[in-house]
Amino acid sequence: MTFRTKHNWAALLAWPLMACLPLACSSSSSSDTNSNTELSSDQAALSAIVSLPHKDVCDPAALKPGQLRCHAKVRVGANGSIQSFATPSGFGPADLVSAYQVAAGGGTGKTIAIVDAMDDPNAEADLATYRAQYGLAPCTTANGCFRKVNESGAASPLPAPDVGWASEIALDLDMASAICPECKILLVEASQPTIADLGTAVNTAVALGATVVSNSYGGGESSSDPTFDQQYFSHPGVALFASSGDSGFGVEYPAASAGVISVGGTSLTHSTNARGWAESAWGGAGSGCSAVTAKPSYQTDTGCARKSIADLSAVADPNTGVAVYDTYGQPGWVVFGGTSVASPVVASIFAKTGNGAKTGAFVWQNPGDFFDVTSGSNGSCGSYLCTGGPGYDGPTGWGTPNAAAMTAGGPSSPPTTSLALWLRADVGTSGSTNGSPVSSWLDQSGNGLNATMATASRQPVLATGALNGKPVVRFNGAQSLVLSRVLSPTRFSVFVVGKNSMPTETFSMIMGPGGSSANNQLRWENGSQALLVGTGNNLPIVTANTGNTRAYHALSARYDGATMTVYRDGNAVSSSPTSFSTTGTWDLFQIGAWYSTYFMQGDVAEILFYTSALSETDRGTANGYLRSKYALP
Ligand SMILES: [Ca+2]
Repeated sequence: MTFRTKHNWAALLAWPLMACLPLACSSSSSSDTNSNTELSSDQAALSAIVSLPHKDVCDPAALKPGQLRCHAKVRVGANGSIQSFATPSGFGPADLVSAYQVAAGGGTGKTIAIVDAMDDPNAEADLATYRAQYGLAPCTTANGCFRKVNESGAASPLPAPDVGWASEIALDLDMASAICPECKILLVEASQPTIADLGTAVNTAVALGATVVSNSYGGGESSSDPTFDQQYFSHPGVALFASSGDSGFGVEYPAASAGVISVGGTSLTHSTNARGWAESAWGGAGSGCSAVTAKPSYQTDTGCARKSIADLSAVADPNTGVAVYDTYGQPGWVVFGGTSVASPVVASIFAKTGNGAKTGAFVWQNPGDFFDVTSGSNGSCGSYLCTGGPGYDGPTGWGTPNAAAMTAGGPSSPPTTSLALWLRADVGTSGSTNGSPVSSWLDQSGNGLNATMATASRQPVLATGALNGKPVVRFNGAQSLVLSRVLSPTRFSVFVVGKNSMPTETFSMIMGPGGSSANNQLRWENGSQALLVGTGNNLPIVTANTGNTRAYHALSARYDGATMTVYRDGNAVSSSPTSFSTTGTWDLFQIGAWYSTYFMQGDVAEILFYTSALSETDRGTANGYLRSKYALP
């Protein structure tokens, strides 16, 4: 075999070129207009949200020194009194599980703890009405699903009733029910709304077996917060959540606690995108840079030297509020907002998806598990700490839960928008037994972009059980499969699960343009690098060091029309800088050996090729799907 290295472009280009097949010379057009269309429809949907009157459930003017207040807001009528609805108004369970992609099941044996102050005498009765309204199984003291205790863990004596806190309790119980109807609910009522009592209630919730603890209240930061962290908010193995506040940009405690995942807020509305929903930062959500709490080691943002708030978010805008049933001093069906909605929603999703032992580090290290929120603001601080934008931002953190992506075991399928080619060795190969030749590999994307090879000597073979029990398509030299047409996207995201088997240096082709073009290959290089040649003819080669390519990995690349970034098992590994500048289309026509001399020796289990630069959320979902399916690092 003869191999050319990446340095031999002049020699390569001087070669007599293979006759150009008509199909190989034409480019099928492919567009990535979907994302732009979705963006504008999302913006239209979000701008159509109507502003409605609402008020604080726990009156901030009534607070005594040292007291914390609940983070709920309730819709009111024109006269300022709480608006009552004969039937539920606002989002119900079906809306919330749709918005956050929550699948049925998973919560059996899990306990969602709700920590609030004071007593709601109607808590269990109102909970029963809410669950009956939506067809959720009863959750009662009698059947062991519901338990209400004081901050010491005893069923009595309970704290004094309070209308405002009772509303907060009703909201929290309803949100836990909406997200995880099969979870148990533990309501721990603190004697007073002070950090000492509420913190004691947190400790009790954990002692009584909570899987997660939701805290929908807050107050100002103080120099004692690190002490409170140690006394009340340090429970390894039990995820604690705290709402970020309802007063816009600004930091509250315990959202600022080192021991909690802080939860900001969004406006949530239907949209015509694939998810069906759009979100923007809610103007009332708390956020910012703590004045007291040290920077957690996992927080990587650079505009705040101490802890940044929030970490995550969920719906909180009372204008896109949720239905709650509350009769203690209230009229029944009411509409609530506030980050008091978001905290129990997020906490319940963590419990239901098997992530009850996670900390903020999980959030910051798995942004693909969350729907990024990229618009809206809660103030005019002049930075990401109050402005929704791509990636991390203060009001919404890393975004809102994508429960499908968070589910232990990972997502069961990749994103499909702009998916142009999907080859998987476990479905669609012409042979199914070990060693059988693969003359055709059928595209699973629905686009019919099948890969075939009629010449027997150039057909790869199927190797069953090669990768953690899954099959691979094995190439061993001058073997390739040719696509039914050329893809020539101007932007793309590509994922390849496989490994290089070339015993010595040089490279092994994974995919390329076919025909005669000397451009845009994806190949394993030198045993330690994936090499992605620059788009367009004769551009400099761009490389990324991906570590040992002779072990199975999910290698992926994302190209947005200007820069290319390469990832291994979901993590960016492009050589410094972390992305490359390049231009042009990326022609894709063949899998495996290219032309008659650039060979392929290696295994491919799966290829996903998108004709768009995927969002971080979708990239994470695709990678999560592959990582889970093949038990990759
Ligand atoms: Ca964001």
